[in-house]
Amino acid sequence: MPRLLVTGGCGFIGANFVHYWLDRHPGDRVVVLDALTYAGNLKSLDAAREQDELRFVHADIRDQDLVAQLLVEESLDTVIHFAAESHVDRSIVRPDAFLEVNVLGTHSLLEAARSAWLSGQRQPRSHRFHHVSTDEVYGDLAPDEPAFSETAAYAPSSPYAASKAAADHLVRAYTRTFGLETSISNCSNNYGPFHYPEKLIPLALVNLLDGKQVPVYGDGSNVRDWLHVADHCRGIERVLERGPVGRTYNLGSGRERTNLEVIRTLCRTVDEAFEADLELRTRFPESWPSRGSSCTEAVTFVKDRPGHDRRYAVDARRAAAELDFRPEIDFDRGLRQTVRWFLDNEAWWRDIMDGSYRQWIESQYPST
Ligand code: NAD
Ligand code: TDX
Repeated sequence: MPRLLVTGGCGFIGANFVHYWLDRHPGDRVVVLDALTYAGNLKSLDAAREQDELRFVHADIRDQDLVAQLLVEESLDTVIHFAAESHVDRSIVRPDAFLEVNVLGTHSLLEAARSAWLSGQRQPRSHRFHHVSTDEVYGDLAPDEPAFSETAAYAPSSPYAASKAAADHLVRAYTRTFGLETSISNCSNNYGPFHYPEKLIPLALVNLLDGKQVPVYGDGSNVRDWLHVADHCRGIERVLERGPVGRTYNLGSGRERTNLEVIRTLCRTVDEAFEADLELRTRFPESWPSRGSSCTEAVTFVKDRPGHDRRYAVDARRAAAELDFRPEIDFDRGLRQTVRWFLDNEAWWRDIMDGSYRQWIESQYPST
């Protein structure tokens, strides 16, 4: 049975992965290491925190000695590395943190794994360092260009994408040079539960519920490939179980949508939820449907993101052929489920938006 270190397990995808793994692999040891930055939310793990298999460690991935010690003391043989600064807009305003965490942090983690697994007294029989990366490392595509395969040249556009590209290179270098057993997945845009309300879908959703405008950058024609986070978690599980050392896999839905299409589908989904459940009008009196408007009226075009990638599309045939991985959740269903989750878990996002989560976490883990 693998013993896992999940970095960034309090973030959006990491938390979904922890729930996914504990559900499907009862008895496996899962240690979550997270620095609880603005994007980390301990409450996202609430449903699992009572389980003996789960341990939470409040720490920074750059604390190399602590990580190396943790790997040895817990006999961990698998790292799934989610921890990162992940928001493109923030990387444009302040790139430094992206280099510090995504590049130097990943390097520090690789060094910790190398010292624990390749030169320590208690080396595991086999090990795996899996880096959770992004399709943004490939840059963007013109409308008629074929989707990116795993052999496409790296051409990142934003400081975020460049920092993830650098981390991918370091991971590969550690396999080639030191024999560290690594793998990488480059995934497209995720959506689903526990998504921090600064990214397009959750931001638009909470704005609709609060009767605010939904900002669409430029003319809304930029194209993304959206994968439900549960499919992403299953894809990573497949890489761990079936992917050979040193292999990279693209993960994506294979279905492209403009941002405007995404927002229109979201608006329709929210309108339908309010039609089906009249109590929502009482719970969200400021929402667009409660005030007699269609959610599409909330769409407002704003200044474009600098360097905004026009189109992402990933060719995920390698994952299909070698891992038998295919996404199972189509976008309309996944979006309905996501809207339902946000409606049913208002406290989770409301506490983030009004600052009370930050106050609570500060009382639990005071910053120095
Ligand atoms: P997120 O921003 O929601 O979560 C990041 C987590 O990492 C947070 O819990 C945060 O506290 C933690 N963290 C940040 N710096 C840390 C540090 N120095 N030490 C320890 N923990 C730290 O991110 P996400 O959207 O869940 O993305 C997870 C990973 O998946 C990232 O590596 C991202 O690049 C990648 N990815 C994301 C998407 C997407 O659509 N969100 C798509 C493809 C790949
Ligand atoms: O308010 C907005 N309005 C808008 O039009 C926001 C926040 C975004 N956008 C646009 C920009 C993008 O074209 O929507 C698209 C999606 O934006 P984000 O949700 O910020 O995601 P993106 O920039 O595509 O990056 C995401 O997917 C790849 C994740 O944040 C990354 O971590 C992941 O690697």
